Amino acid sequence: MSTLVARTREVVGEAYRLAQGTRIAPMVAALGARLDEPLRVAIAGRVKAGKSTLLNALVGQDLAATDAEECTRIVTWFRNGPAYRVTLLPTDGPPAQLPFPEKGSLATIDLAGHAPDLVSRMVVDWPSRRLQAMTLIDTPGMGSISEEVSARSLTLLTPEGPRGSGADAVVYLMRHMHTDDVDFLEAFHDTEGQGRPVNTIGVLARADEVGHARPDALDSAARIAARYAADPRVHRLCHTVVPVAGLLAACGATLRQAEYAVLARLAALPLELRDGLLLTTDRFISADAGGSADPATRLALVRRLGFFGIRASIDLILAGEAPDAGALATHLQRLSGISGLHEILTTRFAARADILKARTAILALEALFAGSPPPEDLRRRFDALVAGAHELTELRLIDALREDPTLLPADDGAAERLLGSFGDDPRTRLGLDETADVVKVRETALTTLARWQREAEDPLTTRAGATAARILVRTCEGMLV
Ligand SMILES: Nc1nc2c(ncn2[C@@H]2O[C@H](COP(=O)(O)OP(=O)(O)OP(=O)(O)O)[C@@H](O)[C@H]2O)c(=O)[nH]1
Ligand SMILES: [Mg+2]
Repeated sequence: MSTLVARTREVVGEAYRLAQGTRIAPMVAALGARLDEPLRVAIAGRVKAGKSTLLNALVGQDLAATDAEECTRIVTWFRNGPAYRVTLLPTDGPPAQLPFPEKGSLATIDLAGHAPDLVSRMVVDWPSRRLQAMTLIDTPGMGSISEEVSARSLTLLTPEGPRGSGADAVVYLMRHMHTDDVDFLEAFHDTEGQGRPVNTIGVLARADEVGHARPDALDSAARIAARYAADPRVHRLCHTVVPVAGLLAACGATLRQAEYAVLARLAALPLELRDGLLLTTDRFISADAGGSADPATRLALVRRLGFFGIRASIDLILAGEAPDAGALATHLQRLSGISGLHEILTTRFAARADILKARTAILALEALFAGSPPPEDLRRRFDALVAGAHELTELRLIDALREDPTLLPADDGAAERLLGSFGDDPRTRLGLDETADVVKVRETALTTLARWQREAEDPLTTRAGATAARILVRTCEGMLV
């Protein structure tokens, strides 16, 4: 356990003792409990951005309801648990256990008379290795459904959200051509009086649909994602945007033998018939398929795989690269880009879980005591905790650099890397290859240290710049120790 978490736990414990008998006591207790739980990662974005599909792809199970009306309006937590269980927390009244839906998919859940708008959240316990490192939170789409639902998503995305129910980190889904994604990013960036989530990864979602699902769709998506990441408005909030076709990944994780058999029959059709089918989605569903699959089956396949996925699967089968369902599933996963997202989630979120959780707890504690200042003694301990934690100083500097890219004028992104934004280990921080030996690491840490030391002492450096440079020097010193 990191010492930061231990120190944070002590301060939260002290706050709890002082809050005894007051209205905020249960909330402080919840903050303490949170430090022992997995990191909370919210999946956010506009309506129909593909959030629930991506969540299923990440877990490798069809859990979250996609396209369903009711459930998509409820904030739903998916967490690792010893038993299968669904708990509904109404905005008013005690929690209710719901019967576990068939095969675990919430698409078929019965809300037992609860109106979605009066549900604060739903919690799904599901024993899963994938959920051990992080609890995933599916959020209703922002925009269009209703102000109320949007607002619920928005508050969840800030760490000190109501009653400490906020997320520690966010995966934000954007779609190509939806310029207002940037407005949303700015909206939750600017939410007055609320901390903002520095820990955001951008996803260019539904990447297979880019450029009319042509065979090079995912390459185009990668270029667009890079362009998004470079947009200063996106960059303020998330440094990285990765293209992912959630549908391909979700289908790859759950592909059934019967589905593979249909694809194989379609691949085996005479060339003319097959090419005629694969022109457009409409033709695929309604044109003559030589008895290989009826229109309803084809429609179901489009829903599962998308048009790009069907074309790609048939090409793979024809090329002999997908002789069975297992091989095709592997190819679909690879094509989807999901492994890139998994890796980023691991290095940026899971590896820094303790720091991110401590940050959430501290922000939430600050917010809780905002109304009535805490006793002097607690305030002092709290301030000492915040000031003494270099990890938190680093997070704040990442924030400041995003806010004001001119803070360190000579910086070319190396500062944020050094602060651990791309991963916590020294090699990543120093921009070195993972094979670099200890001597190289030490050497680079020393030159980096010298660089920021010069910057800190340069009379032309602004005062804020010098403070930032000194933080970077400390980071280097920490590594050298
Ligand atoms: N082609 C393609 N379609 C996708 C992808 N991801 C989702 N979809 C489709 O987009 C529609 C919406 O997907 P959802 O996962 O329900 O999107 P959501 O963001 O959760 O939607 P709301 O919760 O209603 O805001 C569904 O029809 C999905 O099948 C993808 O990667 N590729
Ligand atoms: Mg959804």
